[in-house]
Amino acid sequence: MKRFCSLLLVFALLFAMTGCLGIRPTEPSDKPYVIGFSQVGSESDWRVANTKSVTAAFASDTGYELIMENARQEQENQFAAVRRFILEGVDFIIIAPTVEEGWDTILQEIRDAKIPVIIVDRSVAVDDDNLFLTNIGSDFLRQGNLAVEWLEGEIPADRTAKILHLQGTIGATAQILRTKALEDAAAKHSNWEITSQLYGDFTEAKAYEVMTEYLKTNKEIDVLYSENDNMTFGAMRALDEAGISYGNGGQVKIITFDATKEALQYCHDGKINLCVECNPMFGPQIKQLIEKYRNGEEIPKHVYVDESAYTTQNITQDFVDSRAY
Ligand code: GYE
Repeated sequence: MKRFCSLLLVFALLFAMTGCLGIRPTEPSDKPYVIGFSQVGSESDWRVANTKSVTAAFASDTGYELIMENARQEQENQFAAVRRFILEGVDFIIIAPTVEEGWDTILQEIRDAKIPVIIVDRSVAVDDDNLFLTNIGSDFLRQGNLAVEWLEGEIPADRTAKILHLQGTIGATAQILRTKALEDAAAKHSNWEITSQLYGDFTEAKAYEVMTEYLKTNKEIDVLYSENDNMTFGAMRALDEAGISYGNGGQVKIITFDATKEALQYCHDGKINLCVECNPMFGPQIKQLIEKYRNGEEIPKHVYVDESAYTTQNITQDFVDSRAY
């Protein structure tokens, strides 16, 4: 009885306190719309900017709660994150897939749980496109073709060009399509020779390591086609150490993808010849798409972000300074 009385007292006190503080039990409509976001990792400056853009888009709106999980570039980690989101009963799921293959089962699990899902940045290769609402990101083949077209203007038809190719995560859309553009062009130009394809996994450290090893025995490189900026930075360090010049007037012409502020600065300074833009700042567009979905509006199956390419000749310092990523 004594215990019961003290419990009653505690409840009465709590009731009085919350009343004083004006705390009311949350009504269903006050609950934020919960989004689970499985991000690839933090392998590059591009990725860090993309994470910031997505989190910032929702952070400023109290109607949303974003739970982000970093997969550290492992698809298995993404599966585990998605299953946690399902268990937690999130309202919406965003997936930035590491690689294209292997998504059918998990997307089916999401569908069975009746949770809408969108794919961002890279794509998924699934039999049934209805397994996701939409895919927003870059046109990676167009990016590769921009690079190839520029290179066509740089290499005289009567000269052989030795092209060293640094590849990103194998099986990722950004790798598949940037590689396809180069391989298709090399097949068309008999004077283009892809001397080697090195695996850099989109990271600076890995690229530095494989380039350093490669340069011990091979120094004949006319072009470096590097599938992202961070691998380019690692490669530049390895080239410096091997005493090989690059950029405007140097031995190696450098093509890089992403066009982050750091790469644009190198381009402006003549160290990188071509920066192909890959825009990571589409967080607000993702939010818009989700809002359209929630309003019952029709949304396109694929949304491409705006992108361009920059050379030492067409870039200004003001442009570099204004770069947001
Ligand atoms: O180019 C690279 C990142 O998928 C567009 O992944 C993305 C690529 C980007 O690691 O820097």
